[in-house]
Amino acid sequence: MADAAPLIDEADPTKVWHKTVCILCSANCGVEVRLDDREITRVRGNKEHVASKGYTCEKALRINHYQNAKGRLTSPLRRRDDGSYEEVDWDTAITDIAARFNEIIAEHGGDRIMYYGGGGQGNHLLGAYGAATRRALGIKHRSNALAQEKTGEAWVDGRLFGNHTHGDFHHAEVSIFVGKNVWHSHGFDEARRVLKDINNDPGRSMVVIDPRRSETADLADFFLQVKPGTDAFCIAAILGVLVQDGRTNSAWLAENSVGAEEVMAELARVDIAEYSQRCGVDEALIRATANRIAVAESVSVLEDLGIEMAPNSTLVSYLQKLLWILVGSFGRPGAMTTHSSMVPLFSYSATGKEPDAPVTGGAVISGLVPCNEIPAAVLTDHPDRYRAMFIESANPVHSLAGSQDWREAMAALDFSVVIDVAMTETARLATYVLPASSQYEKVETTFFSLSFPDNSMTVRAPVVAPLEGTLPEPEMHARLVKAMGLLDEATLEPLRAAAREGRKEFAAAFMDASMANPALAGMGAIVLYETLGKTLPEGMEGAAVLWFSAQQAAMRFPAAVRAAGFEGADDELGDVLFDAMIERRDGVVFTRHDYEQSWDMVRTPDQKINVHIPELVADLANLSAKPTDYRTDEFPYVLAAGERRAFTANTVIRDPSWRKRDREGALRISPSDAAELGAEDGSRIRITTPGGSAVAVVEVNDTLQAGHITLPNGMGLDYSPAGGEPEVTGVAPNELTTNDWKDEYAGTPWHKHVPARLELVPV
Ligand SMILES: Nc1nc2c(c(=O)[nH]1)N[C@H]1C(S)=C(S)[C@@H](COP(=O)(O)OP(=O)(O)OC[C@H]3O[C@@H](n4cnc5c(=O)[nH]c(N)nc54)[C@H](O)[C@@H]3O)O[C@H]1N2
Ligand SMILES: Nc1nc2c(c(=O)[nH]1)N[C@H]1C(S)=C(S)[C@@H](COP(=O)(O)OP(=O)(O)OC[C@H]3O[C@@H](n4cnc5c(=O)[nH]c(N)nc54)[C@H](O)[C@@H]3O)O[C@H]1N2
Ligand code: SF4
Ligand SMILES: [Mo]
Repeated sequence: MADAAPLIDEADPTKVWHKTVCILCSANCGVEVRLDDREITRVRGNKEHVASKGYTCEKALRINHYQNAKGRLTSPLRRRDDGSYEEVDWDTAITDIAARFNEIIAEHGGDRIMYYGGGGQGNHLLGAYGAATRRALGIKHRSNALAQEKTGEAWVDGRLFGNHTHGDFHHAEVSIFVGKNVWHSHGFDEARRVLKDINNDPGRSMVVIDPRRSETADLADFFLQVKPGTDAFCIAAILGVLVQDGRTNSAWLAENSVGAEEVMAELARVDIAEYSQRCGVDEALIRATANRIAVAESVSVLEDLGIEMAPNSTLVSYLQKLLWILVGSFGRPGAMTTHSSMVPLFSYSATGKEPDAPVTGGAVISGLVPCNEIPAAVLTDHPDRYRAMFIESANPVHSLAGSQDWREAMAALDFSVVIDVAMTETARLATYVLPASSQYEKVETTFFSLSFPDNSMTVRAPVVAPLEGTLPEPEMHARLVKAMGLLDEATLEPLRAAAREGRKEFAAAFMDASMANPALAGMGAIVLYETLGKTLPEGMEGAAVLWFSAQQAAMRFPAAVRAAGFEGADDELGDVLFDAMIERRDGVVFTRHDYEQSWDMVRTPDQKINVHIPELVADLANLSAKPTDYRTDEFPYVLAAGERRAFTANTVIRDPSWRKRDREGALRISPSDAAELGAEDGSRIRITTPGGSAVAVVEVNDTLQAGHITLPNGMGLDYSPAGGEPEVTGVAPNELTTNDWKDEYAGTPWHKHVPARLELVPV
C-alpha cells in the first residue's frame, strides 16, 4: 500500500500506526490509527499534521464504528419488483445501469437525471469523478447538502466579493459566532484550543449570538441570547449603533468599497431600542458589543446553521458580513479574507444571476438546485420532471427536509442508483445500490481548504485493504462511462503510453486530446484515472484527478505556491505540488499568501467590496414589519431539529453504540417547560409539527429558554446489530420537517425553527 513509512508501535512491534484523518467533521483532523488486522483499535492526534497539529476531539476515537460497522455493503444490489434486493455481480450491475441510463437519455435527455451528493465530511474526491460522469451523461442538474445550508451565504459572498470569505479566529481580537456552536461542531482547525485561548486572553473577546447558552456561549465575553429566529433584529441593532454613533471606518470604506452609503442610510433608520426588545437582548449589551467591535484591530465572524436554517437567513448572512465590512476588518491578520482553493467548493457570482431550477423555478446558486425543491420536481406531471436520480455518498431521504416527500419521490422515479458504504434509508428505495470501499480503504481527500494566509490539503492513502466486493468510486465511474460507450480503450491507450514516458509527455498528450475532443475534456477526471492513475503508487490511482487541480493551483497562484516552498519552472510547478500531495501524509500547505493578496482574490468587476445588495437592503428596510414569533396556539414551541452534540456526526456512523452518552438523542427542554408539562429526565414526550409526529426521551436542560426545544441531528437511523431486523434509535429529525418552510432567496430550510407542540406520554 502507498503508506510510505508506517510507524511501528513502540510497545508491540507487530502493530503498525498509519497516518490519516478523522472523517467525522469538516475539520478533518490529522490522526494516527493503530490497526489490529482490519480493526482500528487506537487513534491519536498526529502532531506533525500541518493544520491540526495533534488536535482532536473525543469523536476521533470512535472512527472504527464507521470503518468496521456491521452491515457494510459487499455486493451490488438490484431491487426486485416486490421491493426486496438481490445481489448481482459487478459486470451485471454496470452493464444494466449503463443500459438503463442510455434508455433514459435517449427517451428524455440527460437533463432529466438529477445528480445528488458527491461527498460528505471526509470524502470529496469521488465528487470530482461524479462531475466527470455528469458531463459524460449530459446531466445538467445537481445538488448536495450545501444547498440546504450554505447557498444563501454563498450568494451574499458572491455579490459582495465574487468569492468566499473566511475568518482568522486564531488571531482575531474579536471573534463572533452567529448560530454556530464551535465547541461541538468545530468548523476551523484546533477549535476548542482556540476558544480556550480567546477565553484566557484579556485582550481578546468572543461574541456568541445564540438562543441557547451553548458550550461556546459559556466561554463568551458577550453572550447575546436572542429569541430564536430574531438574529436579523439583533444584528441590525448592532449595526445601527455602529452607524448612528459614527463608529464605522469611513476612510477605509471610501478606499475599498462601493455602495456603503446606501446601506448606512438604511441602518441610520434602525430603531435600536425597538430591535433590541424584539430580539430579547438588553439594549446595553447590544451597545457594548457594538463598541467592542468598533475599537478592535480585527474582527472575524463565523455563521452556521443556527441562522442559515432559521427565518431571514440570507438577510442575516448579509448583516453579519456588514459587521466586519463596516469597520474595515478585511485582509489583515485576525480579520476576514478571501483565500485560495485547490478545488473550489462553490462558484461565486458577483451578479447573483444563474438560471432558475427546472419545474419549481427556485434560485440555483453555485449550480445547485435548492434541496427543498427536489421532491416537487419529481412528484409532478410536468414534462421537465426528473425521471432518474444518481445519488452518491448522501442520504437525502434521511438528511433533507420532508422525509415522507422524499420516500414518495424515490418511488416515483423511473430509475435510481445509490453509491454508499451502508444500506441507508435512501439506498433502501433505489433501483441499484453500489457498495463503495470505505474512506480508510481508498485514497480520499476533501476540498474544505478554506484557510489564509496558509492553505492546506491532506490526501490520505488507504490504510486498510478494500472490503471484499467493494470498489472505490473512481473505478465505478470509469466502468460506467465505458459501458455506456462514452469512452473507449483506443482513446485511452495513447495517453497511457504517454503517461509511462513521463509527466511532460503526458501533459502534452492530455492537453492535445482534450482540445481535439471536448467530450473527453469533460470527463477529464475519469481519463486521468485511467491513464495517469496507472502510474501512481498502488492504492493512489484515484488521486489522478488532483494532478489537474495541482496544475490549476500552480497556474492561478504561482507566487503563493512558491512561497509555500515548492520550486520549479512554470511548467513544472504543478507536478512538484502534485507529487508532494501524493507523498506527504501530514498534509501539504499548498499556498502561502501575503495579506495584500487577499484583494487579488476579490472578484467583483472593480475589485472592491460591493457593499450594496439592493434586494437585501430593501429587506432590511422592511424588517420592522416582519414577525419575531412564528408560533401559534396549535404549535406553541420552536423546535431546533438537528442540534450538533458530543456524539453526533451527521449519518456517517449508523451503529448507536458509538455514543457514550445521550444514546437515544434526547429532546432538550427548559426546566420551566418541563415543569409545566410534568416531564422530567427520562420522561417520554410526543412532538408534533406540521410535518409529522414522533416520541423522544426527555432531557431537562437549563441552557434553553422557555418555549425553545432541541433534537440532535443524525438520529433515527436503522442499524442491524447482528445482521437481523433493523432497529431504529432516536428520532429522525426530518420526519418532522417540511419542504415549504424555507428561506425566500436560497430556499434553505428553517430546520432550527420548526413550530411544534408537546404532549407527555403517560408511562
Ligand atoms: N459533533 C458534530 N459536529 C459537526 C456535525 C455533526 O453532525 N456533529 N456536523 C457538521 C456539519 S455538516 C455542519 S453544517 C456543522 C453545523 O454546525 P453548527 O451550525 O454549529 O450546529 P448546530 O448545532 O446545528 O447549530 C448551531 C447553533 O445554532 C443555534 N441556534 C438555533 N436556533 C438559532 C437561531 O434562531 N439563532 C441563532 N443565532 N442560533 C440558533 C443552536 O442553539 C446551536 O448552538 O457542524 C459540523 N460539525
Ligand atoms: N433536520 C435537519 N436536517 C439536517 C441537518 C439539520 O441540522 N437538521 N443538517 C444538514 C446538514 S448541514 C448536512 S451537511 C446534511 C448531511 O447529510 P448527508 O449529505 O446525507 O450526509 P451524511 O450524513 O454525511 O451522509 C453521507 C453518506 O455517505 C456515506 N458514506 C460514507 N463514506 C462513504 C464513501 O466513502 N463513499 C460513499 N459513496 N458513501 C460514503 C454514509 O454512509 C452516508 O450515507 O444533513 C442535513 N440534514
Ligand atoms: S470530529 Fe472533527 S474535530 Fe473531532 S477529531 Fe474528528 S475531524 Fe477533528
Ligand atoms: Mo452541513
